[in-house]
Amino acid sequence: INRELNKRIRLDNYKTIDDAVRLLQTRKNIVVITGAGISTSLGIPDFRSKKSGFYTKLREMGFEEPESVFDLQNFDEDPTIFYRLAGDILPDLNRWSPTHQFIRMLQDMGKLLTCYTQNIDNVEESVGISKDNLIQCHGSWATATCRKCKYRIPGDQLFPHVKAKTPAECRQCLEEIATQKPGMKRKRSSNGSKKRRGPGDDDSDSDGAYDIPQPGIMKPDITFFGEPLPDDFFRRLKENDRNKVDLVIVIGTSMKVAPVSEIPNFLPSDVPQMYISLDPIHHINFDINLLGECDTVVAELARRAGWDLKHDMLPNHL
Ligand code: CNA
Repeated sequence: INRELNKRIRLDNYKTIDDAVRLLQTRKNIVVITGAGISTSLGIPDFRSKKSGFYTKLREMGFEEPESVFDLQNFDEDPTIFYRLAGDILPDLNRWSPTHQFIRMLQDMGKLLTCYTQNIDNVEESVGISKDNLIQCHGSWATATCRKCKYRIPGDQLFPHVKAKTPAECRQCLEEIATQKPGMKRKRSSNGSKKRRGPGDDDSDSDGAYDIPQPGIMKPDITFFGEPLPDDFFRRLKENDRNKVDLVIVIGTSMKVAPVSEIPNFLPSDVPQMYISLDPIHHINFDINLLGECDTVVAELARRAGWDLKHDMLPNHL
């Protein structure tokens, strides 16, 4: 993606909410880009909202760089930090917001080309967005993998450990260790404390002494800083969506994290783009900005379009 192309020229034909409604009614290949804001009404905090965001809480707890909690190297050095804090962003399975319902509605109408979600809560699966229409750009809690042996388990098996704030050790590593011969020597670091082993460490000391082997730690398959995005992200964007897209809707994201933040500029400049979020952003030019609670905005768009968006969190009059 070309990082130089950081501002697209706005299209003059589209400005108002009724223009947005007309676009929704007429376009057939819609790319939806979502972020944490579409799940805040479910009680999952976003990262960067000033009052309620997870990063504000982390700063109050003394983390000067809240991103460090999601840094792969830090996780390998001390996974307790992540496990102590991640309970706040655990998804509640089987619930979704009116905005998720709206995206599902686009899919049911055959209008959803791709939903690129940065969310890790996997709510898209609960609401029924098909895997064919979904790119989970930053992975999700749906599965978890051992950092040492790559053994994979369903992500919800981690939830009790996250709630208990204790790192989950890998079952497969533990079983393997249980079958190994006893009598191995414990390795100590220079200050005498027991050293936590990193992924890929082998178990022998330079002097040939052996450590008690340690199990790997399970990490949810969410993309940490320092990890690559899934291959299908780039493939889908370049080989499919770029040629087909006729409308872009960006919902509930501050668009601060690359490369997702670069998608709008990568798509053809004659394709209209709209932004639905609580806070305005200034580093990307959208044709239409609809600022407010996204559940309310999409409900109003649906009402004006004559679509029946039903959800128990929506007031009856909408
Ligand atoms: P962000 O940077 O925290 O931005 C969220 C945006 O949503 C902000 O601009 C808010 O103004 C806006 N917003 C919040 N609530 C609402 C609402 N009710 N209606 C409309 N807009 C709202 O989060 P991004 O998603 O932009 O950043 C990407 C990160 C966040 C990804 O790596 C995610 O993994 C990560 N994240 C995901 C979740 C989740 O899966 N639910 C939760 C927290 C963080």
